Amino acid sequence: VVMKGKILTMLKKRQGDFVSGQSICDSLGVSRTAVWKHVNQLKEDGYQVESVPRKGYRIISSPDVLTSEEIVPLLDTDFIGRNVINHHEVESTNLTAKAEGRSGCVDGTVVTTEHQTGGRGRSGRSWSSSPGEAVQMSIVLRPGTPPATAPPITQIGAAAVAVTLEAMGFAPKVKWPNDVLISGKKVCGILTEMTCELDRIDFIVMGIGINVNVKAFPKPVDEVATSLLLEGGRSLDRRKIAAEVLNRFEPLYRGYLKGNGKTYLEICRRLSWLEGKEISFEKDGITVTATAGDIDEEGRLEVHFPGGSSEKLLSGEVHLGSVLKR
Ligand code: BTX
Repeated sequence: VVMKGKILTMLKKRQGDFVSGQSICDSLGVSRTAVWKHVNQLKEDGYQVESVPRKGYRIISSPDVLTSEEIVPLLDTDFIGRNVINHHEVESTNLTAKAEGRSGCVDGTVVTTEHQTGGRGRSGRSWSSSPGEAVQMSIVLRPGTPPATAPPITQIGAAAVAVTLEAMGFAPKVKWPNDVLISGKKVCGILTEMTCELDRIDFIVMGIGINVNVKAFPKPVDEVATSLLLEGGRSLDRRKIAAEVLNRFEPLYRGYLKGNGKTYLEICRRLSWLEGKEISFEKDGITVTATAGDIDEEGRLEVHFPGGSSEKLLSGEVHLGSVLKR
């Protein structure tokens, strides 16, 4: 797999020009037969590679897959996504990323997949996965800060996704604390999980699911979900979207950690879907109704009760209207 990646990198560097079989052998120290075998594997992976006697190999097209070879060249980050671990299929990228986190992967490691067999949402809910049609990835973060600094990180993820979609011509809204909506429907969900000690975060795993080229959702998810394809009418390059989200995430996250960057907050406020709307949520076991207000510096949502009092929510479930609806 490593050799296959190295050959791919060599071919990609030449951007469609021929690379001779001999020069691949020389620089990687493998036999011609081995090169040929690896190239055949690349073809099986969906790469279109032309081989011409005495000229060598050249790459004609690459598949839209979320591998390191496809994503890393599109990054302009320092550490986010520099290490991409891709599995064709996993139960959940958050679970895989947590295992990577426990075994000491570098800060900013990203786990991607084409399909999740047990994609997860919050509170034990599930996240529907359409093989090869979505971006599903989890970022491992090692901020080294106290646990109380974690809540805004979900919103930084949502902000990064929202500005990415905005730059592509969509009109996204951020639904506090963890969703991105288009036309009132969920196009992206974020699930942040944390492993920590009392005073310090060990690592955070932030899972991002973006419905890119999803053509249809299973029932009852179809009532609340949408995709970029359904909204925009055309298929989009998942690699570019994944890379762009990571590119936009890094400066927002860094700014937040340095304590001088509230840019994510400006984005969440500007694109806030809840502000001014009547919402309901559970308080001490009962459902209460309030009007959603601003998001504060700690990423909390201000809510105003009919009687005039207000409160700040740290995280959790808020629903539109006075009826609980998922
Ligand atoms: P959530 O609990 O806020 O939302 C889950 C709810 O969203 C479900 O109950 C369902 O109604 C709806 N839903 C399910 N699948 C989809 C979908 N594909 N698109 C839109 N709505 C859907 C949101 O949780 C957090 C989701 C995070 C998903 C990422 S994917 C990569 C990473 N790995 C993993 O297992 N989860 C995260």
